[in-house]
Amino acid sequence: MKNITLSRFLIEEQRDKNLIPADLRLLIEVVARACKAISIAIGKGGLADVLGGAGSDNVQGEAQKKLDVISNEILLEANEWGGHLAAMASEEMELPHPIPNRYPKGEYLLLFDPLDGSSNIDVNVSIGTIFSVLRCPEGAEANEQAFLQPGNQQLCAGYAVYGPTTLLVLTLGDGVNVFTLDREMGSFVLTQRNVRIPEDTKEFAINASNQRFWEPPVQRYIGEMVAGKEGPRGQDFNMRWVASMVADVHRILSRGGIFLYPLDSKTKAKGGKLRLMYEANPMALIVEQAGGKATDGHRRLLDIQPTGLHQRVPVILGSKNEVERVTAYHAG
Ligand code: P6P
Repeated sequence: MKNITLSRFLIEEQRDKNLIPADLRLLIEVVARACKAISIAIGKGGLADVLGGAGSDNVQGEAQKKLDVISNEILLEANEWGGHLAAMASEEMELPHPIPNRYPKGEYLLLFDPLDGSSNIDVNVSIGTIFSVLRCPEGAEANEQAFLQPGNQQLCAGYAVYGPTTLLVLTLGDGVNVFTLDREMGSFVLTQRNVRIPEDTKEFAINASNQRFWEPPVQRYIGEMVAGKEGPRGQDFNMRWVASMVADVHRILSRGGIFLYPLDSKTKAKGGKLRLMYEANPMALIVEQAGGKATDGHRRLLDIQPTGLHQRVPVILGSKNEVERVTAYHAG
């Protein structure tokens, strides 16, 4: 594959498929540049004062890490002057972030989890940034209501995973492409085109410590996999759980698998663990665009009409045939 940078890819996609108006291309390039800056900040680790707690809580009431706050600031500052956004929303902020009046406003709404998997920061395990792009409804004020659109309205979704390499994974509704950060050039280079998730898998991802809280369909589904060859599935399965959704989803995108953060008696009151708008929806679009499926156990995640910016949902996504199986168990 020739050295196709993210910029060249976006320009050629626009020329060939007319998918990426200039302001959307600017948005994607600005977010990619912010992810580079986040990657550099993370890479400093103990060499700089970026590890440990920030001494504050986020809107979810979770203790913030310094890098949560730094990553959020990087994304806000990178995006507020460009004239491409009507507003931004983040896991780290209760309300949408308006574009300061000194800057022009645009038609897009940007949502992000600036640093997903924060519990892994201080132990040097992969973490990531997740983002989603919606269009601000014509003539609407860019308030929380403007963001409450189902995931099937996303124009673009992506994530950066900060691992042994820094990757940017992007979909514009026309397949999924992977870019690797070339640290010498300082640019993202296309390394995987039109990624496809295998429809079957032998690998599942779930936090097994919650087993006693799971509902019967999940008990049955995971129980059958753990039973292996001697069980009803007639084959052995493997388990992986990174506790960074970005890392688990990227593994699934790379070699198949099923990721479950299901509703359980522990999270039922909150509606689930993961957030719909800036975790489940962008990941669901990416997974579907790669040939996978994504439900909450009953419904397609992308069809859920949001009721709140920080709404939580159960998430089951990955290899098509396995998601269909566990969703069928919920129906049964
Ligand atoms: P648990 C990280 O905090 C996160 O939001 C996702 O990235 C990850 O999949 C999940 O929570 C991990 O949750 O309960 O295993 O710590």
